[in-house]
Amino acid sequence: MTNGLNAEGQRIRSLTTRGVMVPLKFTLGTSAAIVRSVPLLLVDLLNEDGVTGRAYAFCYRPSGAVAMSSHLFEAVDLLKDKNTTPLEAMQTLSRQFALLGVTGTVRMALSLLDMAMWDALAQMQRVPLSSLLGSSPKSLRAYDSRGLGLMPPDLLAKEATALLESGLRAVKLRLGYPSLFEDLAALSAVRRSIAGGDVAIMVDYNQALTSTEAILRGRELEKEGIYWLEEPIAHDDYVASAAMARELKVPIQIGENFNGPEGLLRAVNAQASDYVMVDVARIGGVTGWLHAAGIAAAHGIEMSSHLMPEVSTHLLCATPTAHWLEYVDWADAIIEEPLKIRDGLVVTSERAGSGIVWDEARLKRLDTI
Ligand code: SMN
Ligand code: MG
Repeated sequence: MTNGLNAEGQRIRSLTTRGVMVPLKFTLGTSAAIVRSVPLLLVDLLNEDGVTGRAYAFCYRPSGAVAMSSHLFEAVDLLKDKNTTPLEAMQTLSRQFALLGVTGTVRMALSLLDMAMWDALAQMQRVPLSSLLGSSPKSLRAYDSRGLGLMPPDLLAKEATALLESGLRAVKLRLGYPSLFEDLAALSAVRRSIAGGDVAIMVDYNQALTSTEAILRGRELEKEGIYWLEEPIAHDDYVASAAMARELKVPIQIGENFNGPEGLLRAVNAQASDYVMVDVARIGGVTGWLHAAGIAAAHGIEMSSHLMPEVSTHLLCATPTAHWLEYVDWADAIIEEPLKIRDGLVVTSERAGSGIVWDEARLKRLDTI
């Protein structure tokens, strides 16, 4: 089948992976680590129709890229010569990797493969990915997540002003200083520097607190009118998270660590948070995202994205309870057409596929993993 309308799926011919370190314009000090450059793994998946599906993922650590690449080559070998759809591939590979554990870098590798397969499918249909998913490319509300890491209040104030030049009307502040006093000082520095505008401030603790401390700090922070309180405690302690969500008025946000749609379902069943935010590379790619979006919609829970905004824009377009896009510009250094911001909204690409095409000249200048 070579006419671009292959109803049976696709046969994978070859895989190329590249790990690169992309320097950040804004250093990101979270309560967990200081991030100055980000390890990204780039995937090119060529199929028998001659179409290359592309995807990338943030790997957290350089060794994440190495591990994911290794899983990916094995996964593609397992699929070789089979005509397969993303759903079939995910089901087959989940069985093959079950005993190793479909979590962490394995889950991320399978998610990347799925994203690349969907990108190829949309290119073959000559439509944007969001259109293939039953929606269309839209402009989305988004918050700027590029900076506002842990740093002195005067620097935070300067950075908040610089971020607003992008035109977005919301920012995310990282907290988790040794004391509540310092957390409040950081928040008020950001608040002062953006005074006058109706700018939402999301707050992210990256799991820094115990549940007692989270309730103590949450009670003070909610008086300051923050938009959401993200991952204040260990990401998978859904019982404690549910107690906190009941105790605090401010909406609790979790989800970047959900391991597949099952992880989201467990959190939703435990009423662990008010909102969910899904990482396409941990939830199971496009396929896993669609399942997660169905669960969130059935429960009427607002769903946001985590990083990788290029593909997440398309997915939010097809999410019934779509909430906020997390905007970062990390991939601007490696793709031909970076996401655009227009009238305070992020514009979903109208190119066929997810819109990711590598800028080979700029890629060559980056450090490799
Ligand atoms: C985050 C996680 C990992 C790296 C950078 C930022 C953060 C987020 O939790 O939500 O953006
Ligand atoms: Mg977070």
